[in-house]
Amino acid sequence: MAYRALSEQEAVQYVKQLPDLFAPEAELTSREIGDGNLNLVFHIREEATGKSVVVKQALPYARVVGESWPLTLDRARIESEALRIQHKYVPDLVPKVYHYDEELALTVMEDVSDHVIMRKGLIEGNRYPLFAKQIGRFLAHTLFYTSDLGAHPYDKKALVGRFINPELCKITEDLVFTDPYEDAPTNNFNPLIKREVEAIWNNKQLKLEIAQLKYDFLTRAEALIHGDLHTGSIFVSPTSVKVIDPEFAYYGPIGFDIGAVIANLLLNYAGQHGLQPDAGKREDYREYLLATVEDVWNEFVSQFVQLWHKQAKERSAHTEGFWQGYVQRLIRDAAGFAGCKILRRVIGLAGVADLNSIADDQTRAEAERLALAIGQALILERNKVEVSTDITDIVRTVTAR
Ligand code: SR1
Ligand code: MG
Repeated sequence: MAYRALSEQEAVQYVKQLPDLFAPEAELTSREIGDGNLNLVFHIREEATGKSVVVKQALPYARVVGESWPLTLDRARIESEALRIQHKYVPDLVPKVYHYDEELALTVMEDVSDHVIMRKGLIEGNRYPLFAKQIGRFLAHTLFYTSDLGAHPYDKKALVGRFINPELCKITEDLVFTDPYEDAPTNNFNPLIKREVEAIWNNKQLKLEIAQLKYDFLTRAEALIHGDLHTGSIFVSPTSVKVIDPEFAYYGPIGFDIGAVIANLLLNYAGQHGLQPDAGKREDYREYLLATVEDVWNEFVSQFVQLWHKQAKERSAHTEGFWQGYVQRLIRDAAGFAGCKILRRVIGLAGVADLNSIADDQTRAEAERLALAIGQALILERNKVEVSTDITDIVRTVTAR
């Protein structure tokens, strides 16, 4: 079938003709529930049995902007292949792919909407005590097994080829590493923080550090990274985590995924200024977020190093002292990338509800200033970071200023 964007009813017809999902006579409801920046997402459910699936279809343009921003449909292939690979390593943490259609650029997958989007859960002030352990395992396993440490050299190079993702990488190159640091037309920030944003545009040391981080993003083909691991790409329940949306996947620096998780916890931390009016409860929730930042890194590193010792195929990886230096670089990369990802969400296109849902402009500006200060400090001080508490100490110091 030649490409066309499906309607809700066409999505029903489509899944009905697939084998092994629904009977031809099944009565199905269909709702388009996409609230992301790029795609159509249909939730299809059979009331009689409660069985449901999700159909995700790429549009030939970026939904957030419209048809004036054309975007490759190949991202649907990237996403479905990345989901399958991640599912192989952490089956409980990634939705199962039932079907991929290249022509229609769509993927039919397991419905995980019994979970909530983590960003929404955090905005509501909920806590997810098992999150750090599970996302730590997602990061450690998906990144280790696709890296030169855990993959056969031929397999790794073949994967690099399958995951050349130039158009989506270019979005990140522009929106995370370039536009927010100059007066670019894509920027979209609260006019009340113009002075702070201009100070960033004029900060030569900061821009040099960001140039170095961008160069790492451009060149360091370390592992198959998710590429957009913010809290809108993570579904949570009190006991379970599901990572979705890896359409930005490519071979890139491991610290970029870890930094994305940390950045989005800290964006919520900054947003608490307007989200939680009770000062006591705000401090308490912020402490929970900082403990989660520490736990995410600690879980990741303990599981990653364990895999390294037990499973690393690359013989040089077992050279004395090598893993310690590698891990030190990773936490510094993660801190730096987290900083860029915080700054882009405040200054650039595609902000986050943790800040944007603060109705009062003045209060939102105060939260945004805190986010900008945290982001800059993480970038500028990343080379002093050794352990996860160094990251949270930076956040505490900036908050106390
Ligand atoms: C035009 S796409 C804007 C943003 O949405 C995605 O989630 C990525 O973060 C991208 O940068
Ligand atoms: Mg997405």
